Amino acid sequence: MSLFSIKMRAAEGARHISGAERIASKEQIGDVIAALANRATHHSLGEPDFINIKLERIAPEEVHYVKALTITTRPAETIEGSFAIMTELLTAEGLTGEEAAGVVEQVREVKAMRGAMLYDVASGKRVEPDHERGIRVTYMDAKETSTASGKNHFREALVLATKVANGPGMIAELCISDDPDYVTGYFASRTAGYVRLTPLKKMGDSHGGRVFICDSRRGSIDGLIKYLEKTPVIVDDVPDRPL
Ligand code: WAQ
Ligand code: MG
Repeated sequence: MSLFSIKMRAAEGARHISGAERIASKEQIGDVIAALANRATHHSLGEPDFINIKLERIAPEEVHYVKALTITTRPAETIEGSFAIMTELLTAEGLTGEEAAGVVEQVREVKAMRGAMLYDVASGKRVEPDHERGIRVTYMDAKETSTASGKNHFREALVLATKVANGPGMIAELCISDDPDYVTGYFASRTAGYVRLTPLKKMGDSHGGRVFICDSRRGSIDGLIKYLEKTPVIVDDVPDRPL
């Protein structure tokens, strides 16, 4: 059965408005395109004057199938409390207290990026080729692709986090949404699963970002980046809501 990657990107001039991607069967293409076009034209950031919907056929034998990470939520009283949990989860993955505090500070201070920072614990440095753009993860979807036009933050984040966690040499991911109304973020790793952290910021704050933490002794950086950017991954058992 042929599968297609479908990517939507909408902008007004140079300003990014909306973006999303799906992996769909031939039969689903029409519904998915309609949903993505609808999403592009009904965004709170405004009406786009440019919408690009791109389709690419994917070779079925290249697709990796993985099960969604287990989901937990660890609410805290305060933002600082959430970051303390994030730091503790990083030390449980083997980072020193100082290293953990350092990467948490990076995700808290990052300026708007299209992609994620990639931090290598072996060198203690950021290793993405373009520090302004970061690494952009693409070619992924839930097994049951969505034809809903609204954005489901939780579902899309769980799919991305599951793909990322399964990367060669990956240790963990930290995420804060850049959506001003979305104060829940997460820590994710293969061992801890998808751990929702809330609140990570104040309502109305449009700061957000991601850091991927890897170990180049466990897998080459080039191989990891290629996997994140190019390997199609379909994630099974993705619920609509965190329960
Ligand atoms: N690849 C790499 N980095 C990305 C990607 C991508 N495909 N998409 C976004 N980013 C980076 C970019 O720097 C954004 O500014 C930042 O992550 C946040 O992206 O369970 O909505 O799409 O309820 O705003 C978490 C859901 C939602 C928590 C996260 O992120 C829950 C979210 P956003
Ligand atoms: Mg966003």
